[in-house]
Amino acid sequence: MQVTKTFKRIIFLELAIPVALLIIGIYHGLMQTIYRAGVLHEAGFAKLNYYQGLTLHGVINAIVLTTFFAVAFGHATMTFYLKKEPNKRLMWLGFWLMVIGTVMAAWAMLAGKASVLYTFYPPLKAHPAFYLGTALLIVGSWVPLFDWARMYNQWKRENPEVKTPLAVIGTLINFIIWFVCTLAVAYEVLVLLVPWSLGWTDTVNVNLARTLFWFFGHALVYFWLLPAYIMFYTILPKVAGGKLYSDLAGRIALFLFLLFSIPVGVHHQYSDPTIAQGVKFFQGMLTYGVTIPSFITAFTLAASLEYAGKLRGSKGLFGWMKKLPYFDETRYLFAYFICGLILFIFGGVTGIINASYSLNSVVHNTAWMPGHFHMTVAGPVFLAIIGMSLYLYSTMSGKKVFMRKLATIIPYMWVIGMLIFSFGMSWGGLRGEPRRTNLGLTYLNPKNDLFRPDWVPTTTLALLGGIIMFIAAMLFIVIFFGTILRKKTEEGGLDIPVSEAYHDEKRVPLFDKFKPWLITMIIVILIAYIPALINVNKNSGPGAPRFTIDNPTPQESVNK
Ligand code: HAS
Repeated sequence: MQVTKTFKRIIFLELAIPVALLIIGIYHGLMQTIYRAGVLHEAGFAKLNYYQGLTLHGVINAIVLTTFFAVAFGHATMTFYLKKEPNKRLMWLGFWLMVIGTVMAAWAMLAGKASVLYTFYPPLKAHPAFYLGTALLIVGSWVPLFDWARMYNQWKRENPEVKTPLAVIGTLINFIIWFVCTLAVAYEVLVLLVPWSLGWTDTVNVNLARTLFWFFGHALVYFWLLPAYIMFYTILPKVAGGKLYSDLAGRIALFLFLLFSIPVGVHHQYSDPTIAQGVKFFQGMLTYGVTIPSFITAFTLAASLEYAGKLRGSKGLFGWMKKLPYFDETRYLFAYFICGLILFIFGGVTGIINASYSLNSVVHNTAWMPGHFHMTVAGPVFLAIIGMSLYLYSTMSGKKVFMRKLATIIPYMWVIGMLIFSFGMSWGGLRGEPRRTNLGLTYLNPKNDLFRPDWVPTTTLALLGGIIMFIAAMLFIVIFFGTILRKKTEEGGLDIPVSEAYHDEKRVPLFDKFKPWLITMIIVILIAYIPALINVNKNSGPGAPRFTIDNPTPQESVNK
Protein backbone atom coordinates (compact mmCIF):
# COMPACT_ATOMS: atom_id res chain seq x y z
CA MET A 1 0.00 0.00 0.00
CA GLN A 2 1.34 3.45 -0.92
CA VAL A 3 1.47 6.02 1.89
CA THR A 4 2.42 9.70 1.95
CA LYS A 5 5.93 10.90 2.68
CA THR A 6 4.83 12.68 5.86
CA PHE A 7 3.25 9.50 7.18
CA LYS A 8 6.48 7.60 6.52
CA ARG A 9 8.61 10.32 8.10
CA ILE A 10 6.60 10.31 11.33
CA ILE A 11 6.64 6.51 11.58
CA PHE A 12 10.40 6.38 10.93
CA LEU A 13 11.04 8.93 13.68
CA GLU A 14 8.76 7.11 16.11
CA LEU A 15 10.65 3.88 15.45
CA ALA A 16 14.21 5.24 15.31
CA ILE A 17 14.21 7.60 18.33
CA PRO A 18 13.49 4.89 20.93
CA VAL A 19 15.82 2.39 19.24
CA ALA A 20 18.62 5.01 19.50
CA LEU A 21 17.75 5.58 23.18
CA LEU A 22 17.98 1.82 23.71
CA ILE A 23 21.77 2.21 23.67
CA ILE A 24 21.47 3.97 27.04
CA GLY A 25 18.69 1.68 28.28
CA ILE A 26 20.50 -1.55 27.44
CA TYR A 27 23.87 -0.32 28.73
CA HIS A 28 22.28 0.32 32.13
CA GLY A 29 20.73 -3.16 32.06
CA LEU A 30 24.19 -4.67 31.71
CA MET A 31 25.47 -2.37 34.48
CA GLN A 32 22.76 -3.67 36.81
CA THR A 33 24.02 -7.23 36.46
CA ILE A 34 27.61 -6.02 36.97
CA TYR A 35 26.81 -4.17 40.22
CA ARG A 36 24.64 -6.99 41.49
CA ALA A 37 27.22 -9.71 40.80
CA GLY A 38 29.71 -7.78 42.93
CA VAL A 39 32.08 -6.99 40.04
CA LEU A 40 31.83 -3.36 41.14
CA HIS A 41 31.80 -2.31 44.79
CA GLU A 42 30.88 1.31 44.09
CA ALA A 43 27.72 3.41 44.48
CA GLY A 44 28.03 4.44 40.84
CA PHE A 45 30.11 4.21 37.69
CA ALA A 46 31.17 6.80 35.10
CA LYS A 47 29.55 9.58 37.18
CA LEU A 48 26.16 7.85 37.14
CA ASN A 49 24.70 6.53 40.38
CA TYR A 50 23.30 2.95 40.58
CA TYR A 51 19.71 4.17 41.06
CA GLN A 52 20.10 6.78 38.35
CA GLY A 53 21.11 3.97 35.97
CA LEU A 54 18.25 1.75 37.12
CA THR A 55 15.79 4.60 36.52
CA LEU A 56 17.20 5.22 33.01
CA HIS A 57 17.02 1.48 32.30
CA GLY A 58 13.37 1.15 33.37
CA VAL A 59 12.06 4.41 31.93
CA ILE A 60 13.75 4.12 28.52
CA ASN A 61 13.11 0.43 27.93
CA ALA A 62 9.72 0.02 29.57
CA ILE A 63 8.05 3.40 29.06
CA VAL A 64 9.66 5.31 26.19
CA LEU A 65 10.36 2.44 23.75
CA THR A 66 7.00 0.77 24.33
CA THR A 67 4.92 3.96 24.07
CA PHE A 68 6.60 5.28 20.91
CA PHE A 69 6.34 1.85 19.30
CA ALA A 70 2.68 1.33 20.27
CA VAL A 71 1.80 4.65 18.62
CA ALA A 72 3.85 3.93 15.46
CA PHE A 73 2.49 0.38 15.15
CA GLY A 74 -1.05 1.64 15.83
CA HIS A 75 -0.75 4.20 13.01
CA ALA A 76 0.59 1.51 10.67
CA THR A 77 -2.13 -1.01 11.57
CA MET A 78 -5.06 1.40 11.38
CA THR A 79 -3.84 2.81 8.08
CA PHE A 80 -3.15 -0.58 6.53
CA TYR A 81 -6.45 -2.19 7.48
CA LEU A 82 -8.80 0.78 7.12
CA LYS A 83 -7.03 2.09 4.01
CA LYS A 84 -7.06 5.65 5.35
CA GLU A 85 -4.21 7.70 6.74
CA PRO A 86 -4.60 9.52 10.07
CA ASN A 87 -4.73 13.32 10.23
CA LYS A 88 -1.13 14.53 9.79
CA ARG A 89 -1.43 17.51 12.16
CA LEU A 90 -2.62 15.24 14.94
CA MET A 91 0.14 12.77 14.13
CA TRP A 92 2.73 15.54 14.48
CA LEU A 93 1.07 16.90 17.62
CA GLY A 94 1.19 13.50 19.33
CA PHE A 95 4.77 12.97 18.16
CA TRP A 96 6.07 16.33 19.45
CA LEU A 97 4.32 16.00 22.81
CA MET A 98 5.98 12.61 23.24
CA VAL A 99 9.39 13.95 22.19
CA ILE A 100 9.23 17.02 24.47
CA GLY A 101 8.07 14.83 27.37
CA THR A 102 10.90 12.37 26.78
CA VAL A 103 13.51 15.15 26.62
CA MET A 104 12.24 16.68 29.91
CA ALA A 105 12.29 13.33 31.72
CA ALA A 106 15.67 12.42 30.20
CA TRP A 107 17.19 15.71 31.37
CA ALA A 108 15.93 15.15 34.93
CA MET A 109 17.27 11.58 35.00
CA LEU A 110 20.66 12.38 33.46
CA ALA A 111 21.10 15.37 35.76
CA GLY A 112 20.61 13.03 38.73
CA LYS A 113 17.42 14.83 39.78
CA ALA A 114 15.04 11.93 39.27
CA SER A 115 16.58 8.70 40.57
CA VAL A 116 13.15 7.39 41.53
CA LEU A 117 12.89 4.28 39.30
CA TYR A 118 10.16 3.78 36.72
CA THR A 119 7.54 3.37 39.45
CA PHE A 120 8.42 6.80 40.96
CA TYR A 121 7.02 5.79 44.36
CA PRO A 122 6.89 8.66 46.84
CA PRO A 123 8.33 9.55 49.30
CA LEU A 124 11.23 9.46 46.83
CA LYS A 125 11.02 12.82 45.16
CA ALA A 126 11.93 13.68 41.57
CA HIS A 127 12.34 17.06 39.88
CA PRO A 128 8.97 18.30 38.53
CA ALA A 129 10.42 18.07 34.98
CA PHE A 130 10.47 14.28 35.37
CA TYR A 131 6.80 14.06 36.35
CA LEU A 132 5.66 16.62 33.78
CA GLY A 133 7.80 14.97 31.10
CA THR A 134 6.25 11.54 31.67
CA ALA A 135 2.79 13.16 31.75
CA LEU A 136 3.47 14.83 28.37
CA LEU A 137 4.71 11.55 26.90
CA ILE A 138 1.45 9.94 27.97
CA VAL A 139 -0.75 12.79 26.74
CA GLY A 140 1.05 12.67 23.37
CA SER A 141 0.20 8.99 23.09
CA TRP A 142 -3.50 9.73 23.77
CA VAL A 143 -3.83 11.98 20.72
CA PRO A 144 -3.91 9.20 18.06
CA LEU A 145 -6.75 7.34 19.81
CA PHE A 146 -9.23 10.13 19.08
CA ASP A 147 -8.25 10.25 15.42
CA TRP A 148 -8.33 6.46 15.08
CA ALA A 149 -11.82 6.43 16.64
CA ARG A 150 -12.90 8.88 13.90
CA MET A 151 -11.33 6.70 11.19
CA TYR A 152 -12.94 3.58 12.63
CA ASN A 153 -16.43 5.17 12.84
CA GLN A 154 -16.15 6.39 9.26
CA TRP A 155 -15.05 2.92 8.10
CA LYS A 156 -17.90 1.31 10.05
CA ARG A 157 -20.45 3.60 8.37
CA GLU A 158 -19.06 2.60 4.98
CA ASN A 159 -18.88 -1.14 5.86
CA PRO A 160 -21.71 -1.78 8.36
CA GLU A 161 -21.88 -5.58 7.88
CA VAL A 162 -18.16 -6.28 7.49
CA LYS A 163 -16.28 -7.80 10.42
CA THR A 164 -13.86 -5.23 11.83
CA PRO A 165 -10.30 -6.46 11.19
CA LEU A 166 -8.85 -8.15 14.26
CA ALA A 167 -5.81 -5.86 14.32
CA VAL A 168 -8.08 -2.78 14.37
CA ILE A 169 -10.12 -4.19 17.27
CA GLY A 170 -6.86 -4.93 19.12
CA THR A 171 -5.38 -1.48 18.55
CA LEU A 172 -8.53 0.31 19.72
CA ILE A 173 -8.87 -1.93 22.79
CA ASN A 174 -5.25 -1.34 23.69
CA PHE A 175 -5.49 2.44 23.52
CA ILE A 176 -8.83 2.50 25.38
CA ILE A 177 -7.20 0.54 28.22
CA TRP A 178 -4.27 2.97 28.03
CA PHE A 179 -6.47 6.07 28.11
CA VAL A 180 -8.52 4.88 31.10
CA CYS A 181 -5.59 3.64 33.17
CA THR A 182 -3.43 6.70 32.55
CA LEU A 183 -6.17 8.96 33.96
CA ALA A 184 -5.18 7.67 37.42
CA VAL A 185 -1.48 8.27 36.94
CA ALA A 186 -2.22 11.72 35.49
CA TYR A 187 -4.09 12.52 38.72
CA GLU A 188 -1.25 11.10 40.80
CA VAL A 189 1.33 13.20 38.97
CA LEU A 190 -0.56 16.47 38.58
CA VAL A 191 -2.48 16.60 41.86
CA LEU A 192 -0.21 14.73 44.29
CA LEU A 193 3.39 14.65 43.06
CA VAL A 194 4.07 17.87 41.16
CA PRO A 195 2.77 20.25 43.90
CA TRP A 196 4.67 18.20 46.52
CA SER A 197 7.82 18.14 44.41
CA LEU A 198 7.60 21.93 43.94
CA GLY A 199 7.20 22.42 47.70
CA TRP A 200 3.63 23.76 47.42
CA THR A 201 2.39 20.95 49.66
CA ASP A 202 4.41 19.64 52.60
CA THR A 203 3.53 15.98 52.49
CA VAL A 204 2.11 13.34 50.18
CA ASN A 205 -0.22 10.40 50.82
CA VAL A 206 2.12 7.56 49.86
CA ASN A 207 -0.56 4.87 49.91
CA LEU A 208 -2.93 6.82 47.71
CA ALA A 209 -0.10 7.53 45.26
CA ARG A 210 0.84 3.83 45.11
CA THR A 211 -2.78 2.78 44.60
CA LEU A 212 -3.22 5.28 41.76
CA PHE A 213 0.09 4.16 40.27
CA TRP A 214 -0.93 0.49 40.23
CA PHE A 215 -4.37 1.29 38.79
CA PHE A 216 -2.20 2.39 35.87
CA GLY A 217 0.76 0.07 36.39
CA HIS A 218 -0.74 -3.31 35.75
CA ALA A 219 -2.81 -2.16 32.79
CA LEU A 220 0.47 -0.71 31.53
CA VAL A 221 1.85 -4.24 31.17
CA TYR A 222 -1.04 -5.16 28.85
CA PHE A 223 -0.49 -1.93 26.92
CA TRP A 224 3.00 -3.36 26.33
CA LEU A 225 1.69 -6.83 25.54
CA LEU A 226 -1.24 -6.16 23.19
CA PRO A 227 0.75 -4.89 20.18
CA ALA A 228 2.72 -8.15 20.43
CA TYR A 229 -0.53 -10.16 20.68
CA ILE A 230 -1.90 -8.34 17.62
CA MET A 231 1.22 -9.42 15.72
CA PHE A 232 0.93 -13.00 17.02
CA TYR A 233 -2.70 -13.30 15.91
CA THR A 234 -2.56 -11.45 12.62
CA ILE A 235 1.02 -11.86 11.33
CA LEU A 236 2.64 -14.91 12.97
CA PRO A 237 0.45 -17.62 11.34
CA LYS A 238 1.19 -16.11 7.93
CA VAL A 239 4.97 -15.92 8.43
CA ALA A 240 4.91 -19.44 9.87
CA GLY A 241 3.34 -20.58 6.60
CA GLY A 242 -0.07 -21.48 8.08
CA LYS A 243 -3.37 -19.93 9.11
CA LEU A 244 -4.83 -18.40 12.27
CA TYR A 245 -6.71 -21.27 13.93
CA SER A 246 -9.65 -19.13 15.05
CA ASP A 247 -10.40 -15.49 14.39
CA LEU A 248 -13.16 -15.44 17.01
CA ALA A 249 -10.79 -16.74 19.70
CA GLY A 250 -8.60 -13.68 19.07
CA ARG A 251 -11.56 -11.33 19.44
CA ILE A 252 -12.72 -12.95 22.66
CA ALA A 253 -9.20 -12.74 24.11
CA LEU A 254 -8.84 -9.06 23.21
CA PHE A 255 -12.22 -8.06 24.67
CA LEU A 256 -11.41 -9.98 27.87
CA PHE A 257 -8.31 -7.81 28.23
CA LEU A 258 -10.59 -4.78 28.15
CA LEU A 259 -12.44 -6.17 31.18
CA PHE A 260 -9.56 -7.52 33.24
CA SER A 261 -6.47 -5.40 32.54
CA ILE A 262 -7.21 -2.59 34.99
CA PRO A 263 -9.06 -3.92 38.08
CA VAL A 264 -6.10 -6.08 39.18
CA GLY A 265 -3.54 -3.46 40.24
CA VAL A 266 -3.86 -4.30 43.94
CA HIS A 267 -1.99 -7.57 43.32
CA HIS A 268 1.11 -5.34 43.38
CA GLN A 269 0.05 -4.16 46.82
CA TYR A 270 -0.60 -7.44 48.64
CA SER A 271 1.94 -6.27 51.24
CA ASP A 272 0.43 -2.77 51.65
CA PRO A 273 -1.24 -2.69 55.10
CA THR A 274 -3.73 0.04 54.15
CA ILE A 275 -5.75 -2.19 51.83
CA ALA A 276 -8.12 -4.74 53.38
CA GLN A 277 -7.91 -8.50 52.73
CA GLY A 278 -11.27 -8.66 50.93
CA VAL A 279 -10.14 -6.18 48.30
CA LYS A 280 -6.88 -8.07 47.84
CA PHE A 281 -8.77 -11.37 47.53
CA PHE A 282 -11.19 -9.95 44.94
CA GLN A 283 -8.45 -8.39 42.80
CA GLY A 284 -6.41 -11.60 43.20
CA MET A 285 -9.33 -13.55 41.69
CA LEU A 286 -9.60 -11.03 38.84
CA THR A 287 -5.87 -11.54 38.28
CA TYR A 288 -6.57 -15.19 37.56
CA GLY A 289 -9.27 -13.86 35.20
CA VAL A 290 -6.68 -11.90 33.24
CA THR A 291 -4.71 -15.08 32.56
CA ILE A 292 -7.67 -16.53 30.60
CA PRO A 293 -7.11 -14.44 27.42
CA SER A 294 -3.45 -15.47 27.51
CA PHE A 295 -4.39 -19.14 27.83
CA ILE A 296 -6.81 -18.69 24.89
CA THR A 297 -3.91 -17.12 22.98
CA ALA A 298 -1.48 -19.91 23.88
CA PHE A 299 -3.80 -22.64 22.59
CA THR A 300 -4.92 -20.72 19.50
CA LEU A 301 -1.36 -19.91 18.48
CA ALA A 302 -0.12 -23.43 19.18
CA ALA A 303 -2.94 -24.78 16.95
CA SER A 304 -2.03 -22.24 14.24
CA LEU A 305 1.64 -23.26 14.39
CA GLU A 306 0.70 -26.94 14.39
CA TYR A 307 -1.27 -26.33 11.21
CA ALA A 308 1.76 -24.60 9.64
CA GLY A 309 3.97 -27.56 10.61
CA LYS A 310 1.44 -30.07 9.24
CA LEU A 311 1.37 -28.23 5.90
CA ARG A 312 5.12 -28.82 5.77
CA GLY A 313 4.58 -32.54 6.24
CA SER A 314 5.16 -32.95 9.98
CA LYS A 315 4.26 -36.27 11.63
CA GLY A 316 3.18 -37.21 15.17
CA LEU A 317 1.86 -35.13 18.05
CA PHE A 318 4.77 -32.70 18.38
CA GLY A 319 6.44 -33.16 14.97
CA TRP A 320 5.16 -29.72 13.87
CA MET A 321 7.60 -28.07 16.26
CA LYS A 322 10.50 -29.33 14.15
CA LYS A 323 9.05 -28.06 10.88
CA LEU A 324 8.70 -24.36 11.65
CA PRO A 325 10.85 -21.78 9.76
CA TYR A 326 13.12 -20.96 12.72
CA PHE A 327 16.15 -19.85 10.71
CA ASP A 328 14.50 -18.79 7.46
CA GLU A 329 15.96 -15.35 6.90
CA THR A 330 13.24 -14.44 4.38
CA ARG A 331 10.80 -14.78 7.31
CA TYR A 332 13.00 -13.27 10.01
CA LEU A 333 9.93 -11.97 11.85
CA PHE A 334 9.09 -15.56 12.75
CA ALA A 335 12.28 -15.85 14.81
CA TYR A 336 11.38 -12.73 16.85
CA PHE A 337 7.85 -13.97 17.50
CA ILE A 338 8.58 -17.59 18.38
CA CYS A 339 11.43 -16.64 20.72
CA GLY A 340 9.10 -14.20 22.50
CA LEU A 341 6.44 -16.89 22.86
CA ILE A 342 8.88 -19.41 24.29
CA LEU A 343 9.95 -16.88 26.92
CA PHE A 344 6.34 -16.01 27.66
CA ILE A 345 5.57 -19.59 28.72
CA PHE A 346 7.94 -18.99 31.69
CA GLY A 347 6.85 -15.35 32.11
CA GLY A 348 3.23 -16.50 32.35
CA VAL A 349 3.90 -19.29 34.85
CA THR A 350 5.88 -16.97 37.13
CA GLY A 351 3.10 -14.35 36.85
CA ILE A 352 0.52 -16.88 38.02
CA ILE A 353 2.77 -17.67 40.99
CA ASN A 354 2.97 -13.94 41.83
CA ALA A 355 -0.81 -13.68 41.70
CA SER A 356 -1.22 -16.10 44.58
CA TYR A 357 -1.67 -14.09 47.78
CA SER A 358 0.38 -16.55 49.85
CA LEU A 359 3.17 -17.30 47.35
CA ASN A 360 3.50 -13.59 46.68
CA SER A 361 4.71 -13.05 50.23
CA VAL A 362 7.70 -15.32 49.44
CA VAL A 363 8.73 -13.60 46.21
CA HIS A 364 7.57 -9.97 46.61
CA ASN A 365 10.42 -7.46 46.33
CA THR A 366 12.97 -10.23 45.68
CA ALA A 367 15.06 -10.80 42.55
CA TRP A 368 12.33 -13.26 41.48
CA MET A 369 10.27 -10.29 40.31
CA PRO A 370 12.70 -8.98 37.66
CA GLY A 371 13.09 -12.67 36.74
CA HIS A 372 9.34 -12.71 35.99
CA PHE A 373 9.01 -9.43 34.21
CA HIS A 374 12.03 -9.81 31.97
CA MET A 375 10.40 -12.94 30.51
CA THR A 376 7.32 -10.86 29.70
CA VAL A 377 8.19 -7.27 28.85
CA ALA A 378 11.75 -8.10 27.78
CA GLY A 379 10.52 -11.34 26.17
CA PRO A 380 7.55 -11.32 23.77
CA VAL A 381 7.11 -7.55 24.05
CA PHE A 382 10.70 -6.48 23.41
CA LEU A 383 11.34 -9.05 20.68
CA ALA A 384 8.09 -8.22 18.86
CA ILE A 385 8.88 -4.49 19.11
CA ILE A 386 12.40 -4.71 17.72
CA GLY A 387 11.51 -7.30 15.05
CA MET A 388 8.54 -5.26 13.84
CA SER A 389 10.48 -1.97 13.99
CA LEU A 390 13.03 -3.47 11.62
CA TYR A 391 10.33 -4.92 9.39
CA LEU A 392 8.27 -1.71 9.20
CA TYR A 393 11.32 0.45 8.55
CA SER A 394 12.72 -1.85 5.87
CA THR A 395 9.45 -2.36 3.96
CA MET A 396 8.35 1.28 4.18
CA SER A 397 11.73 2.69 3.17
CA GLY A 398 12.35 0.16 0.42
CA LYS A 399 15.78 -0.70 1.92
CA LYS A 400 16.93 -4.28 2.40
CA VAL A 401 17.67 -5.42 5.96
CA PHE A 402 21.39 -5.10 6.75
CA MET A 403 22.95 -8.50 7.66
CA ARG A 404 19.63 -10.35 7.50
CA LYS A 405 21.10 -13.71 8.57
CA LEU A 406 22.42 -12.14 11.75
CA ALA A 407 19.08 -10.37 12.25
CA THR A 408 17.45 -13.82 12.26
CA ILE A 409 19.89 -15.22 14.83
CA ILE A 410 19.68 -12.31 17.32
CA PRO A 411 16.36 -13.42 18.94
CA TYR A 412 17.84 -16.84 19.71
CA MET A 413 20.85 -15.20 21.37
CA TRP A 414 18.40 -13.07 23.33
CA VAL A 415 16.41 -16.12 24.46
CA ILE A 416 19.53 -17.95 25.63
CA GLY A 417 20.75 -14.85 27.53
CA MET A 418 17.31 -14.20 28.99
CA LEU A 419 16.77 -17.78 30.18
CA ILE A 420 20.15 -17.78 31.95
CA PHE A 421 19.53 -14.30 33.41
CA SER A 422 16.00 -15.02 34.58
CA PHE A 423 16.95 -18.40 36.01
CA GLY A 424 19.66 -16.68 38.06
CA MET A 425 17.29 -13.95 39.23
CA SER A 426 14.43 -16.32 40.06
CA TRP A 427 16.69 -18.74 41.93
CA GLY A 428 18.30 -15.83 43.79
CA GLY A 429 14.87 -14.44 44.63
CA LEU A 430 13.85 -17.73 46.21
CA ARG A 431 17.00 -17.50 48.36
CA GLY A 432 15.99 -14.03 49.54
CA GLU A 433 18.09 -11.90 47.17
CA PRO A 434 16.43 -8.45 47.09
CA ARG A 435 15.49 -6.55 43.91
CA ARG A 436 16.39 -2.85 43.31
CA THR A 437 19.59 -3.23 45.39
CA ASN A 438 23.25 -2.51 44.61
CA LEU A 439 24.43 -5.84 46.02
CA GLY A 440 28.07 -5.12 45.16
CA LEU A 441 28.28 -2.59 48.02
CA THR A 442 27.47 -5.13 50.72
CA TYR A 443 26.03 -8.62 50.17
CA LEU A 444 28.24 -9.40 47.16
CA ASN A 445 31.34 -7.78 48.61
CA PRO A 446 33.51 -10.49 50.30
CA LYS A 447 35.08 -7.80 52.53
CA ASN A 448 31.72 -6.83 53.96
CA ASP A 449 30.25 -8.49 57.09
CA LEU A 450 26.96 -8.97 55.25
CA PHE A 451 28.59 -11.02 52.45
CA ARG A 452 26.28 -13.80 51.14
CA PRO A 453 28.31 -16.50 49.36
CA ASP A 454 25.08 -18.34 48.45
CA TRP A 455 24.14 -15.42 46.19
CA VAL A 456 27.38 -15.67 44.19
CA PRO A 457 26.13 -18.38 41.75
CA THR A 458 22.75 -16.72 41.23
CA THR A 459 24.14 -13.26 40.52
CA THR A 460 26.92 -14.74 38.35
CA LEU A 461 24.30 -16.47 36.22
CA ALA A 462 22.38 -13.20 35.90
CA LEU A 463 25.62 -11.47 34.86
CA LEU A 464 26.34 -14.12 32.21
CA GLY A 465 22.81 -13.81 30.82
CA GLY A 466 23.11 -10.01 30.94
CA ILE A 467 26.30 -10.06 28.86
CA ILE A 468 24.72 -12.29 26.19
CA MET A 469 21.63 -10.08 26.03
CA PHE A 470 23.75 -6.94 25.84
CA ILE A 471 25.66 -8.32 22.84
CA ALA A 472 22.42 -9.39 21.13
CA ALA A 473 20.80 -5.98 21.65
CA MET A 474 23.87 -4.08 20.45
CA LEU A 475 24.00 -6.25 17.31
CA PHE A 476 20.35 -5.40 16.71
CA ILE A 477 21.10 -1.69 17.01
CA VAL A 478 23.90 -2.08 14.44
CA ILE A 479 21.50 -3.90 12.10
CA PHE A 480 18.73 -1.33 12.54
CA PHE A 481 20.92 1.69 11.89
CA GLY A 482 22.88 -0.26 9.25
CA THR A 483 19.56 -0.69 7.42
CA ILE A 484 18.79 3.03 7.76
CA LEU A 485 22.18 3.87 6.20
CA ARG A 486 21.61 1.55 3.21
CA LYS A 487 20.56 2.72 -0.24
CA LYS A 488 16.95 2.30 -1.27
CA THR A 489 16.48 -0.57 -3.73
CA GLU A 490 12.73 -0.31 -4.34
CA GLU A 491 9.78 2.02 -3.78
CA GLY A 492 8.79 1.26 -0.20
CA GLY A 493 5.21 0.96 0.99
CA LEU A 494 3.17 -0.10 3.99
CA ASP A 495 2.92 -3.86 3.67
CA ILE A 496 1.96 -5.99 6.67
CA PRO A 497 1.67 -9.80 6.33
CA VAL A 498 -1.98 -10.80 6.84
CA SER A 499 -2.91 -14.22 8.25
CA GLU A 500 -5.92 -15.91 6.78
CA ALA A 501 -8.21 -17.55 9.34
CA TYR A 502 -8.58 -21.35 9.37
CA HIS A 503 -11.92 -20.94 11.16
CA ASP A 504 -13.20 -17.59 9.93
CA GLU A 505 -16.35 -17.67 12.06
CA LYS A 506 -19.24 -15.53 10.89
CA ARG A 507 -19.54 -12.07 12.40
CA VAL A 508 -20.74 -12.21 16.02
CA PRO A 509 -22.08 -8.69 16.74
CA LEU A 510 -21.10 -8.85 20.45
CA PHE A 511 -17.45 -9.22 19.46
CA ASP A 512 -17.60 -6.42 16.94
CA LYS A 513 -18.78 -3.53 19.09
CA PHE A 514 -17.35 -1.71 22.03
CA LYS A 515 -20.31 -0.34 24.00
CA PRO A 516 -21.33 -3.41 26.06
CA TRP A 517 -17.68 -4.15 26.86
CA LEU A 518 -16.96 -0.57 27.87
CA ILE A 519 -19.95 -0.49 30.22
CA THR A 520 -18.93 -3.82 31.82
CA MET A 521 -15.35 -2.60 32.08
CA ILE A 522 -16.41 0.50 34.01
CA ILE A 523 -18.65 -1.54 36.36
CA VAL A 524 -15.87 -4.04 37.17
CA ILE A 525 -13.36 -1.21 37.76
CA LEU A 526 -15.76 0.57 40.12
CA ILE A 527 -16.45 -2.63 42.10
CA ALA A 528 -12.74 -3.37 42.37
CA TYR A 529 -11.46 0.12 43.11
CA ILE A 530 -14.07 1.99 45.16
CA PRO A 531 -13.40 -0.18 48.26
CA ALA A 532 -9.64 0.05 47.64
CA LEU A 533 -9.76 3.85 47.56
CA ILE A 534 -12.03 3.97 50.64
CA ASN A 535 -9.47 1.76 52.48
CA VAL A 536 -6.57 3.97 51.44
CA ASN A 537 -8.41 7.12 52.41
CA LYS A 538 -9.34 5.73 55.82
CA ASN A 539 -6.21 3.79 56.77
CA SER A 540 -3.33 5.94 55.54
CA GLY A 541 -1.23 7.50 58.28
CA PRO A 542 0.26 11.00 58.14
CA GLY A 543 1.63 12.13 54.78
CA ALA A 544 5.31 11.78 53.95
CA PRO A 545 7.84 14.59 53.45
CA ARG A 546 10.31 14.65 50.52
CA PHE A 547 13.23 12.19 50.34
CA THR A 548 15.97 11.73 47.76
CA ILE A 549 17.74 8.47 47.02
CA ASP A 550 21.07 9.48 48.58
CA ASN A 551 19.85 10.41 52.06
CA PRO A 552 17.68 8.64 54.65
CA THR A 553 16.52 11.94 56.19
CA PRO A 554 13.83 14.18 54.68
CA GLN A 555 15.07 16.78 52.22
CA GLU A 556 13.86 19.63 54.45
CA SER A 557 16.11 18.45 57.32
CA VAL A 558 19.08 18.26 54.93
CA ASN A 559 18.48 21.80 53.66
CA LYS A 560 18.14 23.31 57.16
FE1 HAS B 1 3.36 -9.55 35.77
C1 HAS B 1 4.70 -7.97 38.55
C2 HAS B 1 1.14 -11.21 37.77
C3 HAS B 1 1.84 -10.87 32.99
C4 HAS B 1 5.10 -7.35 33.78
N1 HAS B 1 4.68 -7.99 36.11
C5 HAS B 1 5.12 -7.54 37.32
C6 HAS B 1 6.07 -6.49 37.11
C7 HAS B 1 6.15 -6.28 35.76
C8 HAS B 1 5.27 -7.23 35.13
C9 HAS B 1 6.98 -5.23 35.05
O1 HAS B 1 0.08 -11.01 40.61
C10 HAS B 1 6.86 -5.77 38.20
C11 HAS B 1 6.27 -4.46 38.57
C12 HAS B 1 7.14 -3.77 39.59
O2 HAS B 1 8.10 -3.10 39.18
O3 HAS B 1 6.90 -3.97 40.78
N2 HAS B 1 1.82 -10.84 35.45
C13 HAS B 1 1.08 -11.43 36.40
C14 HAS B 1 0.12 -12.33 35.77
C15 HAS B 1 0.32 -12.23 34.41
C16 HAS B 1 1.39 -11.28 34.23
C17 HAS B 1 -0.90 -13.19 36.45
N3 HAS B 1 3.46 -9.19 33.77
C18 HAS B 1 2.74 -9.84 32.81
C19 HAS B 1 3.06 -9.29 31.51
C20 HAS B 1 3.98 -8.29 31.74
C21 HAS B 1 4.22 -8.24 33.17
C22 HAS B 1 2.42 -9.73 30.22
C23 HAS B 1 4.64 -7.36 30.79
C24 HAS B 1 4.41 -7.30 29.52
N4 HAS B 1 3.01 -9.60 37.77
C25 HAS B 1 2.02 -10.30 38.38
C26 HAS B 1 1.99 -9.96 39.80
C27 HAS B 1 2.98 -9.02 40.02
C28 HAS B 1 3.62 -8.83 38.74
C29 HAS B 1 1.08 -10.48 40.84
C30 HAS B 1 3.32 -8.30 41.35
C31 HAS B 1 4.29 -9.04 42.10
C32 HAS B 1 4.82 -8.26 43.30
O4 HAS B 1 4.70 -8.80 44.40
O5 HAS B 1 5.38 -7.16 43.15
C33 HAS B 1 -0.49 -12.97 33.35
O6 HAS B 1 -0.99 -12.05 32.41
C34 HAS B 1 0.33 -14.03 32.66
C35 HAS B 1 -0.52 -14.89 31.73
C36 HAS B 1 0.35 -15.62 30.77
C37 HAS B 1 0.18 -16.87 30.38
C38 HAS B 1 1.17 -17.47 29.41
C39 HAS B 1 0.59 -17.70 28.03
C40 HAS B 1 1.65 -18.23 27.12
C41 HAS B 1 1.75 -17.93 25.80
C42 HAS B 1 2.90 -18.53 25.02
C43 HAS B 1 2.45 -19.75 24.24
C44 HAS B 1 3.57 -20.30 23.44
C45 HAS B 1 3.44 -20.83 22.20
C46 HAS B 1 4.66 -21.30 21.47
C47 HAS B 1 2.14 -20.95 21.50
C48 HAS B 1 -0.92 -17.71 30.85
C49 HAS B 1 0.77 -17.09 25.07
C50 HAS B 1 4.68 -22.80 21.35
C51 HAS B 1 5.72 -23.22 20.36
C52 HAS B 1 6.84 -23.86 20.67
C53 HAS B 1 7.75 -24.21 19.59
C54 HAS B 1 7.22 -24.23 22.06
